Amino acid sequence: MPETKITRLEKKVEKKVIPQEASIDPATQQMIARAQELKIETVFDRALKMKPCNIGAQGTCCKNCSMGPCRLPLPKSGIDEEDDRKGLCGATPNTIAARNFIRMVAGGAAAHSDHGRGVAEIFLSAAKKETDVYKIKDPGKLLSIAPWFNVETTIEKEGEQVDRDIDEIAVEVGEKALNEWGKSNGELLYLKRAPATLYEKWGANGVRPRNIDREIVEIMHRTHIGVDQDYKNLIKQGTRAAIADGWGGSMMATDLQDVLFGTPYPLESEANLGVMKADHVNIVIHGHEPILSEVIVAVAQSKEMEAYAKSKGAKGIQLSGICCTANEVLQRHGVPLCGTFLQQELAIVTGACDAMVVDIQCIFQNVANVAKCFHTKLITTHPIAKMEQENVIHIEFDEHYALDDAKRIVKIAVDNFCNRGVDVMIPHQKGSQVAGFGVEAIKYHLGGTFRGSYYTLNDNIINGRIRGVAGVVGCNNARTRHNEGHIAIVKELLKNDVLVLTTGCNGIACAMEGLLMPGTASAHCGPGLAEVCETVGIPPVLHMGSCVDNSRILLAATEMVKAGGLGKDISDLPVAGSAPEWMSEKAISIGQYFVASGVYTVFGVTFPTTGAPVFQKYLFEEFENLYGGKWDFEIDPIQHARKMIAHIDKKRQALGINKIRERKMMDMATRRDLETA
Ligand code: SF4
Ligand code: MSK
Repeated sequence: MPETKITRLEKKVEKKVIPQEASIDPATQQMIARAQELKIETVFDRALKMKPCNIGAQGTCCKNCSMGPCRLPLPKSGIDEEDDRKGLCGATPNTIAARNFIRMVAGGAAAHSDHGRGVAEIFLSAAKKETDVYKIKDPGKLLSIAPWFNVETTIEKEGEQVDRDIDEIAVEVGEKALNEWGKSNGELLYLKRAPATLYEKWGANGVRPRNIDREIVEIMHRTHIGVDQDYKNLIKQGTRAAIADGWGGSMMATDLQDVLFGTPYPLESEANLGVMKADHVNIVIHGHEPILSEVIVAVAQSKEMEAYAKSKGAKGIQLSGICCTANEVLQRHGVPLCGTFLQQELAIVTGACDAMVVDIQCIFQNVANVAKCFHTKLITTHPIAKMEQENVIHIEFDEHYALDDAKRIVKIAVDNFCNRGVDVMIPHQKGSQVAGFGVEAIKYHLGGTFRGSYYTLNDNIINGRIRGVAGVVGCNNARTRHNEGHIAIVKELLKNDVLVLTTGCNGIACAMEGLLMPGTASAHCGPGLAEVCETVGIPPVLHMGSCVDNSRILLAATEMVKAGGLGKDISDLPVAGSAPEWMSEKAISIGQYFVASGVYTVFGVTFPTTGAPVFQKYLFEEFENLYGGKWDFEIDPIQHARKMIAHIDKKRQALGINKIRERKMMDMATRRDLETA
């Protein structure tokens, strides 16, 4: 292969991060050092060079009008009783922090829900047979969601109920689903999937979303200068929009993707930069929407493309992914994960990335600058996510020509293989994993097809083998050591017999660490959890998918309520949530809908309300009285996990199961006794 000349970034790297301080992962450390050696700047160096704005981090900088920005930092001497900080219009720190907070919710809910809308549009197009690329892959899942959209699955014919045509059902589900974004009356149809007690709670608090778009728009209106100036009323709207995300846009994205592309079931794969192969064409897919990447997977695995790759001197095509597009194609096809959010530049620094194909969300603009230093073709595919740099190729995805688009992209990557330089360095590290635990798969593995529910999980919680369940999710954040919080928190939970459900970049981090393998249970779990995992043959950390798939965690919790013995609402369950290294607005929306669904939720790194103690107290304490869940913030990973465990224990005590430790299968009578205890 001819050597390519490495062009250097114009800007010199003045300060360099110490790789071992930037990440706990040896592959990441190696590639940070490699980037520095090649004088290529990465996010890790930029984080060292640019400190975050303290006032912004506290949530008390307002720039909602041009009389500002008005900056209201916490005084160094602390706040006296009369906190008289004000913006020019008189806005208090609580108003400003609440406005900023719910604008983050709006941003996050919009990102998830607009993704969901895109899926719903493709779904409808497939249902109407306007494209032959996409087809209904899981009719069983379609039938299971149809009733939530008030779509009949049977029809009366000659006095008998017979099955309705599946295509007719699909069209009606697609139309009803799309309507959820902008309907003029009523409330979101999926809200009734929540436990009845929670649904009533939302009604009593006036936060049942009317339609998805409206709740997001209303946040932008209310936070305009001179509109809503009551932090409690502001966060009420933030809650309504967040519920519209979790129980609306995200949940529909998950369901419709499952119907179109298949409901995930456990499969084996690998994770970390070491999945890339020097002798293969490497295509890295990155972003969040599986719509195009599903087709890329099919094309890249086709005999035609494999032969084409071989004709160019490669041994084959290695597809791998970053962020949640990766999680989507992992859970349905076993495509390996190349890395987390913070490893996106490093995948290119390997020198072996022939094409990086990006869609939406979590894509660094700087990947284009890094790509310039190598032969890598960077391809944007979505009309709402373009890049200005001249080396970026835009191939706009059109569902009617999805196959042609995917072929063109894969061909570009293959043709680029021979342009690689001598600068290839792929770390050898990669973890093995078993991923693909949707709600249905957990039901099967823990409940069995015969019992078909979460009984066994609940039984093991009641008898104390499993202490509780934690949802640990979310991003990486360059303001903290890459993956350190994720892994330390998950390990501490496992050690204390807490089963972990994961999504997003936490799932990738756990996969890299090998925590998604059933065999790790004996090494990392307390004796009770280890016994359950070994008996059932599951990993102690169950990877449930992408960011929108946090909706699967909501439904798993709902299944636990339904299975009985653990109370009547999600807030009664011995469960807790965490985003150890969050960074995105989507994480705030996710956190808010978890809290509003009754889950105690702890965030690490930073929390965007610390400059407004009254508003923060409302979120961290008083919120529990309204929804049963509340926020918390803890930087130290071990304390973070222990706070979650303490909450789980508090719930166990309230349920009267804190002392039950011996092996005992619960019959229905015992369950009823516990529920009335
Ligand atoms: Fe300042 Fe008020 Fe304008 Fe915000 S809305 S920038 S607090 S004057
Ligand atoms: S990709 S939102 S960094 S989890 Fe969903 Fe990872 Fe967070 Fe993006």
